[in-house]
Amino acid sequence: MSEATQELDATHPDDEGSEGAPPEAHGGAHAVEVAAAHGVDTMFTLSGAHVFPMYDGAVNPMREGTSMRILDVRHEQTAVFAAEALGKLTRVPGLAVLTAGPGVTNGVSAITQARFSGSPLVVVGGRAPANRWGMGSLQEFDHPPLLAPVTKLARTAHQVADLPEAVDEAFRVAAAPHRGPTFLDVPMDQFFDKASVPTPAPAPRQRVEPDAEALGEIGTLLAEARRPVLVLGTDVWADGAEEAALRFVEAAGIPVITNGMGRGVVPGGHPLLVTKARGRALGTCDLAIVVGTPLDFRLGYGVFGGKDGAPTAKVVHLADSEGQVSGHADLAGSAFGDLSLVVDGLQAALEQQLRKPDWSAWTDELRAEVATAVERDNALLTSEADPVHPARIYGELVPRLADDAVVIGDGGDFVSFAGKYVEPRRPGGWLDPGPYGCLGAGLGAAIAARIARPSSQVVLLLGDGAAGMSLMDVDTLVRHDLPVVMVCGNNSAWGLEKQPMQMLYGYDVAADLAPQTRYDEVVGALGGGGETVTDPTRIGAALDRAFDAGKPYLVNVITDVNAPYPRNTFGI
Ligand SMILES: Cc1ncc(C[n+]2csc(CCOP(=O)(O)OP(=O)(O)O)c2C)c(N)n1
Ligand SMILES: [Mg+2]
Repeated sequence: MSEATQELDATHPDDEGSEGAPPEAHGGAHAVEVAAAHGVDTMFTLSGAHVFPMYDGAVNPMREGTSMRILDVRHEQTAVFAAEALGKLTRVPGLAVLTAGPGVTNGVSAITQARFSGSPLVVVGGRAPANRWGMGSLQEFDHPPLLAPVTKLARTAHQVADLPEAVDEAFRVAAAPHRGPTFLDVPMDQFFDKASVPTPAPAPRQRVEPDAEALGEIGTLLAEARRPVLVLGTDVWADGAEEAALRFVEAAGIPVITNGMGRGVVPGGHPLLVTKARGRALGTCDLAIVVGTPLDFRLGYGVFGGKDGAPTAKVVHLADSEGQVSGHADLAGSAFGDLSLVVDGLQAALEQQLRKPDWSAWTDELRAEVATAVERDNALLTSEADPVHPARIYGELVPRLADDAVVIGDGGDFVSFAGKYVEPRRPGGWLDPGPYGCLGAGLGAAIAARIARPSSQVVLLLGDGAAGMSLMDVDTLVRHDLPVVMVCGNNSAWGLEKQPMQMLYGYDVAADLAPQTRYDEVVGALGGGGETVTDPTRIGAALDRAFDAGKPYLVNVITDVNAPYPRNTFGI
């Protein structure tokens, strides 16, 4: 028997039954085994000796036939953005493995984004060896104090024997509402060392019951409302409440606005989806019930009503956990807990009301506004303008999207247009950077989407500025055979910054990029394909070629820098 086979046999869990001893393995094998027990099948990484045991644990797992996929990228931010996106799409925490020091610090923005978006994510970092700590070994840096403010948990597993429990804790904490990133680093000497420790069995999911009395009071507020609106956000999807939410919407007949990963919970085209009448809905409602998203700048900090002489609206906040309930908004009601139970509970509370509300005049008013918006949008979606108006790209793209498409936004104005024109028909098919708004997430998210949804269209919308932050990871798409359609809205500028600076100062600096850069040729040089389009009538055919390409393909559309997204808030 070869040494390697002996090793494998010695660590097979079957031994546990016969010998009664837990399996012996090095730290990496233990960590991979625990991650696999939590449903992880892919680790995202960029090589570094400090984390080699994780790779060996993936290649030579403790149990035969459980090897983990290693998806190696070109920048650690992409590894973490990919793990974050996989966590968002699959609702199982994603796993990124970063080498000590610069590997970890390169991942910090993406970890922070996961914190802001409530994305389940586990980051395992290498760490300089404990037996040389303080002596100045390569990349010696104490990561947890740096990571603590942007994670739910940041700790060091000081001994190899601690690893299974520490990795299990990292996954449990990341996956528990309100979800978010956790970080664990492992001293190199301990990572390579062996221990005989059991693999903890993942604990079953705990569902927090909401307060029935609070929901009863909210049911009364809702029954009394004449112009209510429901807002569904990311946590509705993250908490698995999308079916309960749609059931409630249809039973109650309440108009809905969606944001983040709440998009698609009420499918595009649904008569109660009034996102296109957002201004009127949020500005003239008398009750706003916000579920699964913070009352932040995206929702006017939780102040609704007050438009066109309407009084200020009452606000109800429903969250997945106590800490997520707004502390700054003036709330007429709130509740927290498992969001399916929350929404089902609210439906039951409404059904118990004696007064059966009739909101048909209100929903008709909003539906008419939606119809007007659709008509107004059509002019831009079919624009023949030269240079191309960015909206025309969506006029061509949207009809080509299948119901199960995954659409990813990474950019400024170009992605804001997407938010306006792309209304997903299913939940879990829309990825944007969330309230942290970090450019550069795109390639990582595209890698994750291709893995999570192998047979769906994956479309990455890139501003030309954003493209520069992650385009080298097209190399990763090519090496791992992950075809993705990329569409670059190339206005040769940091458009979302250029226009506000013009508005504030009457001039702009640091906002222009090189004109008409051939990002398609960059993709071609890396082994993908692409083309540049300047004529609006040629966009559609270029998109068809991209969908048929069977390899990463970038359609580089030269757009009008003087067609900014019409926004009335800058998020500040
Ligand atoms: C990492 C990071 N750096 C800077 C910003 C500030 N920022 C927000 S949007 C934007 C412009 C994006 O330009 P581009 O991707 O070309 O999209 P456009 O607005 O031109 O459509 C910038 C620089 C940010 N959000 N994230
Ligand atoms: Mg741009």
